[in-house]
Amino acid sequence: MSRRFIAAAAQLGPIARDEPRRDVVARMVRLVEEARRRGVSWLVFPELALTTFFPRWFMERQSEVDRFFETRMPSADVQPLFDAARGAEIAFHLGFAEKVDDSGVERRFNTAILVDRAGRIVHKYRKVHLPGHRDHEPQRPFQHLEKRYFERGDLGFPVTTVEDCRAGVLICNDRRWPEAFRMLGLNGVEMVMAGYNTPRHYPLAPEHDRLQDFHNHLCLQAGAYQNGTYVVGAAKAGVEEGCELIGGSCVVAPTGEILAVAATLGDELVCAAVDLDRCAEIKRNIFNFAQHRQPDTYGLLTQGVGQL
Ligand code: CDV
Repeated sequence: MSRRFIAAAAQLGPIARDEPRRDVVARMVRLVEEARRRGVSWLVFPELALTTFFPRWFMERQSEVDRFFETRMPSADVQPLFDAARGAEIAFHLGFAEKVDDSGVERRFNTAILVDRAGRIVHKYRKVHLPGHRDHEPQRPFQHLEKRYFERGDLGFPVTTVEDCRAGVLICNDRRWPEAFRMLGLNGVEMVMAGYNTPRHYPLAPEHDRLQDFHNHLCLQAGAYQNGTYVVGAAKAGVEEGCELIGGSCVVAPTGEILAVAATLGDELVCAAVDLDRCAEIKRNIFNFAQHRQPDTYGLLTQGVGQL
């Protein structure tokens, strides 16, 4: 793959609570087929792309929660996605709930992987910034129990050379944190993939509901510009089990400009031409780290969480 190619967000519309994996995967395969027709080389599916956004429900029984987790990747249900992408020579990003057995201890993460055009898993990231709460809060119209169902990611913020691209991943809430973007930027990232499930309604500050689309693009565009990287943001969108999720999937250039944006809240491919050499326009100029960063003055960044 050259450094010029077409990248796309593969936005997904709502997924029902009882929608079988194989039906979701069939929808994803249709997007892969469309991507092939449109000459796409990189495809980015959303956070927790294989199921409904299950942290919106409080579930007492772990067995009920575990139905939404993958213990093997690819599983038999997901294999058709790997096969379709390999057949189309498309590399892809996939978010899913990951359950692992760590020397007899069960661990659960909100995870995303990159799969290269040969169908190999070449990169894994586990979400660091888990939003929401741990306990049932029945006064909310819906729960956000990521802190209950997942543990914090333990892989840092890796950047991997995939094909000819320095690639990195952030997952949903991570994209709002400049430190997370910067960790990738410091590792020379050229394309950041960020899947998300963002409810329009934020129960703690409902006055911000009208700003959800703006804040999404604000973070993706700032992260791109300040680190001289392309960003592909991929939403799970639309009204899912009564909860409205924003769309706005997009491809952002290293200048911070949005190159393409979703027009719907359903399954949709959002494609844009990428030229990775354009990252240097920013990395060699306004954000030339070697010339202009002053890390010895940034100590506070790693000394605790900061003041309210
Ligand atoms: N899935 C997420 O991480 N959602 C958060 C919401 C809860 C604020 C987000 O940052 O979009």
